[in-house]
Amino acid sequence: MVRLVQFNTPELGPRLGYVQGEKVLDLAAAEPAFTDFMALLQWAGGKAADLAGYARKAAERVPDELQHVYDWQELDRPPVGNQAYLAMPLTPPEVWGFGVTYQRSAEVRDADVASELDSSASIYDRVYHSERPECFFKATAPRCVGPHEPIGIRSDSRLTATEPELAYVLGEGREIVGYTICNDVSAWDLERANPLYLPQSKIFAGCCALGPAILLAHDGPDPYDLDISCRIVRDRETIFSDTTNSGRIGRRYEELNEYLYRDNPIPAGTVVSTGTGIMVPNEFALRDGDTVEIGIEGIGILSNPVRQL
Ligand code: DO4
Ligand code: MG
Repeated sequence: MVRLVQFNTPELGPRLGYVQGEKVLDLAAAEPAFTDFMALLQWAGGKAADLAGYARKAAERVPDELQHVYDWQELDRPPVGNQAYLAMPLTPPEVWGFGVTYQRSAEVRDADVASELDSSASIYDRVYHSERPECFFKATAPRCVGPHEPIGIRSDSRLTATEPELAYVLGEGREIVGYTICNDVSAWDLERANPLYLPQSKIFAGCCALGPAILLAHDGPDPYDLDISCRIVRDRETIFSDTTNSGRIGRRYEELNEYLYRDNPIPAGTVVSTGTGIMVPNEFALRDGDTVEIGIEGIGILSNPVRQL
């Protein structure tokens, strides 16, 4: 399986990396045009098979010299001083999200809205069971962060939660070309006060973390059988952890795409987050200084500190 990352080096700037065991090969050392994921995707005509083929061929041609081969451990750290570090795995033109795709998300959200409004309005259960899924615009690239960069808590939110999600990357012709991790950071108190506040709950500085890698879809994993885990660390202690599996999603990705693309031009490279199956209890609302770690089998662990905006 092919895993790609983007990383920054002090000498050369942004690079596209091919993960080989514990090493990362600088693909631009073999093919100067492959400086970032979007360049490779364009080269491959947005096709999953060509993307994997070009990446593999370029990786074989990376000269086996120290300056073109990096240690994963050394890249996977916060940007410090004059060292190379992992960046967002791509610069997506758009990020979209789907919600209430797991039953757990519907149950917990309905229970909280009912207690907030003192009614039993089951809007989440209805969307979970209806033919049309919930689809929302999530972020632009400047609102997204990569590994080890801070995710945000809005200054007007007292209950911001992490939503650990499997996300897919689109190529041309609705094809899924890869998978990554998305932290769909959301101000739940705003969403609960009134569902019309959803865009404010979802879109703000640092509302979306992506990474650490893109696992290519061609010859890739079964995307309906990936273990997903989440951990929140506060003062060096794990205060919350939970797991789920992408197989518990209540929809197919083709179905999500069917609604996403309907009368809606979606550029290649768009990231689509598929919804959360892990609901963090309210008492673990994010706080400044926390660290959130989300792991998805085959992709890696996305770790981000939390910053109060
Ligand atoms: O309706 C609110 C958002 C749902 C969501 O983001 C999710 O289920 O992951
Ligand atoms: Mg979500």
